[in-house]
Amino acid sequence: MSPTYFFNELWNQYTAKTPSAEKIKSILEAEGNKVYNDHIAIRTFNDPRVHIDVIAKPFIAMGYEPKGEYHFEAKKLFAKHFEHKNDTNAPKIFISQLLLEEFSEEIRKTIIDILDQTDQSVFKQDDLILKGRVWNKPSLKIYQNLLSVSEYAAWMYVNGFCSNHFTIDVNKLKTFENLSQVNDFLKSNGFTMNSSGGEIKGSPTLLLEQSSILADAVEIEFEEGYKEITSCYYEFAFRYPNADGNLYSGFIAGSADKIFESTDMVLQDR
Ligand code: OOG
Ligand code: NI
Repeated sequence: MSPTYFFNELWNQYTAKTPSAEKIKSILEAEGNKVYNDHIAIRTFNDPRVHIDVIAKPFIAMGYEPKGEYHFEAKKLFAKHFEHKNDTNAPKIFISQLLLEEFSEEIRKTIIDILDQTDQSVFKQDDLILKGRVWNKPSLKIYQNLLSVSEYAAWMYVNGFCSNHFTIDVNKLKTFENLSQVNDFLKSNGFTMNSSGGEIKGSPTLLLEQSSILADAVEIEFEEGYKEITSCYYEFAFRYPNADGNLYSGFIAGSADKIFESTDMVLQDR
C-alpha cells in the first residue's frame, strides 16, 4: 500500500465525517497558505487483536519507528508516537489505547464481546484503520454504559478505526505568525475551540503549543434509533526549536490529556 494512497484515503474518510476540517483547510488556502499536516491520531483498545502495535504495523512497513510514550492515568490510556526514519515531511503518528484491565469486569467483558462478535479476519488486515467501525450497528444502551466510565471507550465504540484528527502545522502557515492568530481566525469564522485547559495547551518552554476545534457531530444509527454523536476534530500545532536547533518533535502528556476532550459530548453541550 503506497503511503500516498493510505494518507489520502485516511483524509477522505476523516473529512467525510468532519466537514469542518475541509472548510478550515479551504479558508486557510484562500488566505494564501499551503496546508501541511503535523500529525494524525488513532484510538484503539489494548486487546491483543487491535492494540497499538497492530495499528502501527502499516506505518512501520512505510518506514516509521516508535519514539515517545505517554501515560494518562485518569483516562486509563497509554499512547506511543511514531516518526518516519528519514522523511522529515511525513506526518507523525500518535496512537493511543484504552487499558482494559483498569476497568470493571463488566466493562472489560462488554468491549471484548464487541471484538469477539466481529469477523476476526478484519483485525489482521493492513488497512484496518481505513475500516471505521468494523462491528455491528451500535446499541445506545451499550454506548451509554461505556460513556458512564470513559468518553474515549464510548467514542471508540461508535467511531471505530480511523484518524480522529489531522493537525495543521502552524509553523508552515505563511499568513499566521503564531497559534493565537490562528485561533482568532477560526473563531471569527464561527468555529468553536476546545477550551478545556485553556485554548492553547503547552507553552514555548515546553516547545509545543496546540489547540483544536471541538469535534463535529454526525447522526448515528443505533439499534434503538438515531442520535447525534461526536465524530472527529481538527488540531493546530506550533513547535519551537530545542537546544540542537531542530523543532521539538514529541508530544506533551499534560496537553494531550486535554486535546482528547475535543470529542467530549459534554463540552459540546449536546
Ligand atoms: C489524541 C489526543 C492527543 C495530541 O496531539 O496531543 C493528541 C486523541 O484525541 O486521540 O492528539
Ligand atoms: Ni494531536
